[in-house]
Amino acid sequence: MAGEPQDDCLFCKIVAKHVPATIVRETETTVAFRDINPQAPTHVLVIPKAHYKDAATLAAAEPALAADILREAQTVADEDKLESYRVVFNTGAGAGQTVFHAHAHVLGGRGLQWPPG
Ligand code: DGP
Repeated sequence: MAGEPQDDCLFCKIVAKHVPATIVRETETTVAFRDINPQAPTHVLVIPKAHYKDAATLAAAEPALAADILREAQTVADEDKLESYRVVFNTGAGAGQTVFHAHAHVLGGRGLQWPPG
């Protein structure tokens, strides 16, 4: 069923606390934790507790939950005192998505170039 936890999903295991992570925030619907391979001084992943394979699928199925992710991204940035930051949703393997559970990368704490690589 849409949104149900998947046994083979790493981020579902982090939500269930079966895999450890440095969790910085948790709400009824979301978890935010530090990326294991940080690309900036702040590199936090904000994920829905419900399983959707990517951000587009999440937004189509549960727009309010997609909005929760964006609000949490702002709160993470506020808590890390970031004046500017970038939110990235890699969508599809060709764009660098490696974990197929929707997640926002929140990156900040250094100058960020545009266009990204
Ligand atoms: P993406 O490439 O957009 O699918 O991002 C997946 C991110 O997940 C990547 O930046 C590394 C991070 N990641 C992978 N495995 C783990 C893990 O076990 N723990 C944590 N905290 N992050 C992970």
